[in-house]
Amino acid sequence: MDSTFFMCKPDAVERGLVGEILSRLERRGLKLVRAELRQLDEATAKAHYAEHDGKPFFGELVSFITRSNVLVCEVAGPKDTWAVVRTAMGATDPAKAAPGTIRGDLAIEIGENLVHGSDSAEAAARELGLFFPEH
Ligand code: DAT
Ligand code: MG
Repeated sequence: MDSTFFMCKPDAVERGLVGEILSRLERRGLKLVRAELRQLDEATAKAHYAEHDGKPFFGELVSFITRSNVLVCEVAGPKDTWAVVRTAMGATDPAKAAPGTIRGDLAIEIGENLVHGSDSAEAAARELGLFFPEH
């Protein structure tokens, strides 16, 4: 099995969409390996989104992702799981995301786009290490 890192963001937990979102991944054939509700601290949020440090939306992104609980997950599939999950998520901007995707069906604003998924195999390894260092 090949694992990736996946997160239901604060808006997903607040809106009660965690079950709907995980159900989509499970129905696809992906497996939940571990999952935990936690509120991210600022240091973890900044480390996770380090590639966006300095961009105009960075401050808003960090305050959004730390505002309430997120569900951090390890998700596994047969291969290229990060890519399967990214396709299921849809485009970053929900207004442009295709119908049938999580963002395209359930969200509309870029700052409240419900989910995070690693964008490469390297990012998956890094993010799993950041959020589940004991594993
Ligand atoms: P993704 O979450 O699809 O991997 P990303 O890594 O480019 O997208 O950006 C991380 C998050 O930052 C994204 O989910 C929402 C926010 N974001 C990205 N671009 C933005 C923009 N132009 N304005 C506001 N927020 C943005
Ligand atoms: Mg990204």
